[in-house]
Amino acid sequence: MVKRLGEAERAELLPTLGGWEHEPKRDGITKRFVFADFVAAFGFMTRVALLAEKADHHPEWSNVWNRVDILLTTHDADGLSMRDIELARAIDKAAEGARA
Ligand code: H2B
Repeated sequence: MVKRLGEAERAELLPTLGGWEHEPKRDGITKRFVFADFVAAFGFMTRVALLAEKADHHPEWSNVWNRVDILLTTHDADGLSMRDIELARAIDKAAEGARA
């Protein structure tokens, strides 16, 4: 069982993530990534898919042409956990240099 983050942990960790916003309905974090075109967006999704599978932690996402909207939340914790913070950091790295 994964632990949901407490108030103090959230207050410390969330400001360290660039551009990720808390989503209260699902108790997750969201971010929109925009790329030059569909191929760049899908390349990013491929990189994220591989690292998500390796971490056994998967994003909820949608793609429209050059745009990828991502929500991270932990089903096993019913909300935000350290796994989401770690995946957010890895996703930001996977987007580096590729964003429009
Ligand atoms: N992804 C996310 N976002 N939350 C989870 O709780 C989760 C997951 N659990 N990927 C994993 C897979 C779990 O179902 C497997 C059995 O470890």
